[in-house]
Amino acid sequence: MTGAAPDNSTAPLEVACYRATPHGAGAVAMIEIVGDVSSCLTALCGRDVEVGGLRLRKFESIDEGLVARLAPERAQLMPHGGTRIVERLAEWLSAHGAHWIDDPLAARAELDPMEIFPEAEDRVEALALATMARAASPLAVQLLLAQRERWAAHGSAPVTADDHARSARLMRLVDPARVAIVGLPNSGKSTLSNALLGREASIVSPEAGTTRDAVSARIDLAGLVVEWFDLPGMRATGDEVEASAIELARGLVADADFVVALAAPGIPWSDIGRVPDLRVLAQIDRVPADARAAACAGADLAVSAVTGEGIAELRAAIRDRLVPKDDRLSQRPWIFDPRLAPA
Ligand SMILES: Nc1nc2c(ncn2[C@@H]2O[C@H](COP(=O)(O)OP(=O)(O)O)[C@@H](O)[C@H]2O)c(=O)[nH]1
Ligand SMILES: [Mg+2]
Repeated sequence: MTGAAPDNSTAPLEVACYRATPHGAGAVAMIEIVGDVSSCLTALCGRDVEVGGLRLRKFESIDEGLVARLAPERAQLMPHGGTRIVERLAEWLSAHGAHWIDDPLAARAELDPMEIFPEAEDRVEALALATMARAASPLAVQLLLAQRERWAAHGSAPVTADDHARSARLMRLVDPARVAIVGLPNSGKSTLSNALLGREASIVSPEAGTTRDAVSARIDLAGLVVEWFDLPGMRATGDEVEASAIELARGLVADADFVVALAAPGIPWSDIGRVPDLRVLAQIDRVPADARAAACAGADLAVSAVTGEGIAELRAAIRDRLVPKDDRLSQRPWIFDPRLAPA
């Protein structure tokens, strides 16, 4: 940019922006701006930042922070993360004509990934970095990093129906699968969910009907992160709130990618309206050694949330059923973005 700074009292900025960090206080916040970034930076900071540059700048009289100029039409403003500072910066942008993007994820998805990740060596790597930014599972990272080489080795060879099927399963490393745990009241669903999660997210009580709403949390199953639903026990009930929760639970079971059925000593398998993917006998610590074989009949696995027995095996079993090891170890390229190979 040359010449005088634009007079912003008469010329609104031609930029769109969105908050790239969550609302609420943090050490540093980030607002991404797209469009006529040069004019915006000149008005806000007194001068522009060169493309590729990372500079410390004053944001008017509001704050001082970093500006990362990712591309001619794209920059990130990184003020301190105090809520009032971010609000004032947002107010300044609005007052100068900036337009706020409603759905930044959708807006970002439409961008050329090479523009978002100028450091990427090629398009596959840029797409991999974009996918990594939203991938839920630690296991996704190594696999995504390997894709540039895989696709390079693959060249222009055709992708097969098998590649598409395997790729779809591998997408569970990016978008968490929905896993529901179902069983009669007191089979131990909430206690087991808490043990897997490692903190108290559900209410555990010997009083049946304590878990009235479906409680969901992201749980790491040995590298695979899933959306885990602890559902209320399916039983006939006169309680209206509990009845509607059970109705909701039936819907979640029908939609789930994976269903774990739970039974416990003295608490049989329940009718869940579909064939479960895994049958688990809980509370195995309550079964004397000589009665175990009989107690475990019909179960794929036995666990105890109290002693921890079988918990690691349970994590691995669900992980390997959702994203089989053969898929993870395959040397074929992974279609982790539809732009790599249209279906
Ligand atoms: N001994 C033992 N008790 C358990 C175990 N898991 C759950 N319980 C107990 O069984 C009762 C019901 O557990 P809860 O998780 O609320 O069952 P839910 O109704 O299926 O969610 C509680 O008193 C728990 O403390 C376990 O692995 N071992
Ligand atoms: Mg419960």
